[in-house]
Amino acid sequence: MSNFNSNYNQKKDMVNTYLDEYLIKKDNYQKIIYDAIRYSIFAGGKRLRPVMAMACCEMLGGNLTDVMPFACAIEMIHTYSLIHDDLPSMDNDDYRRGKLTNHKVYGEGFAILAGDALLNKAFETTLEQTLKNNIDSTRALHAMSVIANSSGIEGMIGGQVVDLESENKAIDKETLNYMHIHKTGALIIASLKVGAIIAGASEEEIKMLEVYGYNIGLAFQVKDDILDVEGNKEKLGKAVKADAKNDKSTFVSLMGIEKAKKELKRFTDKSLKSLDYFGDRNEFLKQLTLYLSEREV
Ligand code: GRG
Repeated sequence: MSNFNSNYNQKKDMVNTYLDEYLIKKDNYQKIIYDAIRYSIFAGGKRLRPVMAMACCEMLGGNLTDVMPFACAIEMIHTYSLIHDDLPSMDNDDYRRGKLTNHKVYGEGFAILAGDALLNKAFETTLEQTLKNNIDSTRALHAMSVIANSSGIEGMIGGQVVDLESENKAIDKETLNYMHIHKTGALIIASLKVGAIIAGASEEEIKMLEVYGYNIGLAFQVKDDILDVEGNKEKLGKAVKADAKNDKSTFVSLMGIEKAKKELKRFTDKSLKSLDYFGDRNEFLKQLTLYLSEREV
């Protein structure tokens, strides 16, 4: 296994261990909701966002254990967004992370509550762990504020609003970019920033990570659109050609597959270039950038 793969897998294992601790089941009236949130959280997933937060924290000299509540909070919010996105009133999908979607197993009502519960748990976890572990409170508040904003109306939810409004109609490139920078990019940028904030990074370092995040967020989405057309259903663990079925505008529908591939390379190159600022500390993020452009999952 390459150094990069084993480093990534170590981080991923650490995320799973902490998520297991933060989302511990209680044997009370709430059993079904604990089961529902744990079902989707542990259904799989690359853990990309928490791994990014950990990598930035490490790169900038921070303490990994301090960043874990924030990294896991972002994964909780990401998973809530997937549960809600799969609902019949949104994308109406049956499979996610290789398993039946949450509402297919627990019903729509509990799937809505499971998403809501994960969003709440994200902030319960960051608050509780900051108090319990004496994490620097200014840094913690800053990180929580970034997480709240990036998942809110001017962030991820804002992207989903434009997505819903754009169904069954042609949209231009500017609207498509807006949608993805918010729906997909905001949480990715937040992951990078949160890692840096907890490490006590300078404003300039955080700014440079924002530039990287903007480009890697768009590269990630272009790749997602390409995989929806060319990907393998079994490997992806979800339906393919779902964008066309839902009559969604994507980078591929707007510019064709060949141009979309060029666009992926352009955003990947820009991401790599922005990492030069961090000198030889950037190795993991550079490898991650290349992995994301080549991924099949
Ligand atoms: C806020 C109601 C509400 C909905 C949220 C952001 C969003 C709307 C839904 C997310 C669904 C989606 C397909 C977003 C695009 C980003 C994306 C490609 C998500 C998949 O992320 P991966 O590939 O998934 O990191 P894993 O399973 O690996 O974690």
